[in-house]
Amino acid sequence: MVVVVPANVSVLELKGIHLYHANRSNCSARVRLLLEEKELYWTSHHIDLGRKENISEEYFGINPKGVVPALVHDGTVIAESNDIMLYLEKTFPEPGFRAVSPDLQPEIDYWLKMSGDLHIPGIKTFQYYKLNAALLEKTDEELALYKKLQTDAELLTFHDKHSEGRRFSEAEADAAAALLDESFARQERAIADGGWLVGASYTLADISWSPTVTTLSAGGFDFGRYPSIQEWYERISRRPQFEKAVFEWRNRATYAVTDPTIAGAANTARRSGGGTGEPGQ
Ligand SMILES: N[C@@H](CCC(=O)N[C@@H](CS)C(=O)NCC(=O)O)C(=O)O
Repeated sequence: MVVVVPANVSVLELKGIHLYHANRSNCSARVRLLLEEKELYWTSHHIDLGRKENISEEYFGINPKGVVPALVHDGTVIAESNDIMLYLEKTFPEPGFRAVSPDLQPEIDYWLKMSGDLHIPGIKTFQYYKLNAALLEKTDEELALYKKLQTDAELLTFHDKHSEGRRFSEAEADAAAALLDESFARQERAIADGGWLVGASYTLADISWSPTVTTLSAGGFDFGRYPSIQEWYERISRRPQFEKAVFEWRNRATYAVTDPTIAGAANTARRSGGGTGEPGQ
């Protein structure tokens, strides 16, 4: 579990549940969905990726990789969306979304790990090729600040591929889609067997993967080959909790907030006028 010792000490004072998240980020959406399913009260700190609000010393002081989401609960900071889900499940066990039988828990762990492992090579690469690279292009100033703040080699390499005029290639996007297809073919079989990814109940595995289907569909990923996934997704996306956690946030137009925990000069200037609601992975 990634428990962060935050350089931005202002978050140590926060009481209750605070989520740093972005409207169209699937990693953020899975955490919002779990919060809604558990009916937990939480405070939103929206980070507009289109406006590069994540590229600031204040935000890297909360999540050292500069990505969303990050959860702060009574001053404890947790990064990594699947770790956040496990933390919430442990801390607020009712209603529970673990496997009904403990024998099935390793399968849930497998699907959570897969959604993490496939994020950069699969989901993020596919989405940047399809949608995000142009929308999330960094100015020279933002790129310089990003390189100064980012210490994670995988993210530096990833972002270098769509900087300074460079873009992901079609071959890279095809390789990303092939990786995703391998996983979706396995998901298709699992869902066809029991109606859910693991066993016969709605679990953290379904909560983790369903917002990814929303994101990839927006990028044009072809789910036509996966009828069980389509039926499963229809079922989950009709839940009021999904509407609130995923669709309402995706469709929101502005996020004009003043957030003292990331209120650097650059952020404050950018934030006046509200957010852009751009896609971001
Ligand atoms: N493994 C991380 C991935 C987080 C991640 O990459 N989040 C995306 C949004 S889905 C982000 O913040 N992108 C901005 C960036 O890469 O600078 C998690 O699951 O929390």
